Amino acid sequence: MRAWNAPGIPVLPVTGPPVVLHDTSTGGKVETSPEGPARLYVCGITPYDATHIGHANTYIAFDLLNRAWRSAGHDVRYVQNVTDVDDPLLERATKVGVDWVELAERETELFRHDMEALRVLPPAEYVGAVESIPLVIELIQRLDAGGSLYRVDTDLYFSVAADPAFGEESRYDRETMLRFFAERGGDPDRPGKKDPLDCVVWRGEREDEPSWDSPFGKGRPGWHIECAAIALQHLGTGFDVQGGGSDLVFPHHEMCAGHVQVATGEPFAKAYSHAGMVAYDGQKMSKSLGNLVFVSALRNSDIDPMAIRLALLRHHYRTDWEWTDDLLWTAVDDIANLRRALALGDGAPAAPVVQEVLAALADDLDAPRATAAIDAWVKATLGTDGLADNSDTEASMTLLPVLDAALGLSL
Ligand code: 5CA
Ligand code: ZN
Repeated sequence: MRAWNAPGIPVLPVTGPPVVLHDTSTGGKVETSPEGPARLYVCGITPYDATHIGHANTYIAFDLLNRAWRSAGHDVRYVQNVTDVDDPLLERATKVGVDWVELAERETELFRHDMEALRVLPPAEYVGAVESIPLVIELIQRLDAGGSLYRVDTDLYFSVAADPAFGEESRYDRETMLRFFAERGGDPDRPGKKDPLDCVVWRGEREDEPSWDSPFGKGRPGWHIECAAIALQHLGTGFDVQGGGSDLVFPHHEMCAGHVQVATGEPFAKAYSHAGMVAYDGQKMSKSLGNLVFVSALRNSDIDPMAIRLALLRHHYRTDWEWTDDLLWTAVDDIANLRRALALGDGAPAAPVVQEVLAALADDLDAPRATAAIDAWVKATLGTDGLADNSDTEASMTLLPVLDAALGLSL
């Protein structure tokens, strides 16, 4: 599948520090030490509705990781999927009377435009579930050969008991796993399952649902096997970071890790990174609840995408927080002040700000700390007239590239 157009990234004259990241599976910070290109897989959208601020927040979080690695001198191999066949997409298509393929294409195209406007670096491989069905079938065959699958009617299930490391990604107790499994697409109560947590890898053909031929009968892929197969194909095992929003900690990332661990005998990823959930009107922003602020709607009302990006960067990626209009208006003002300060050319000393921005981002993507350093520079620059002795005559020239390369703010 085609990704979106890449924004330019200025080359920085300085190198950032090694990147440290919070890892869900250990519960602590780990130093990422990629050998060769850093390998990153981030779960993509299920394209049944437009990109909302919560999605944007998650993709900008991993964009900061991509940029922090690049600032530290690494090449990055970034892979993202599109869940272009799954229950919520098919249900929405039926409900609104649109062909599911058309709906997926339309919303994926809108997502591309939103990501481009927000200056999110595109993945090297942008991969749809439908185009990956041969990969999914191959991975299911490997699991089947190892005896970790069983049938319930025409559906094939993965037995979580086959994975000795099951539970090590999320570290949830069983009660929590059961709750999230039921809430997030699982079917704990289905009769015939060996363990309520076992998940579908191949869903046998249903009337009015698309299906594909396979050695296990006509059907379509389960959700988790899709990301497992795509990541395995394009990144191999033991890649550096598997990322997504925190609602994917369980079951999605646990099951992906389980599928690959059992099929290959190797760990799926070295670290698992999760962005917090953005709420609106008191609840998690979600397509199913309908409490959404769409990136495209803001863009259509002439909001500068850089102000949207700055409003998101004001929150640490791991926190849960609530979107408000005020946050956006503050960011609009802040961008205007930043532009004003940069337009002066000279300003308060900029070299320490560059160091602080790079250090903050390398320390678990601390964008609020990075933007605070920039605020202090803007205040010092706009608040001084003539800038007397410690004026930096090249302040703008020094800051503009780091704002762009490290934070994705092109001003
Ligand atoms: N297609 C699957 C992943 S394979 C999926 O979860 N799609 S999604 O469209 O529902 O979500 C896309 C990404 O946005 C996921 O990483 C999800 O965790 C994240 N996300 C969804 N809602 C929010 C929210 N309110 N705040 C922050 N991130 C969110
Ligand atoms: Zn995924």
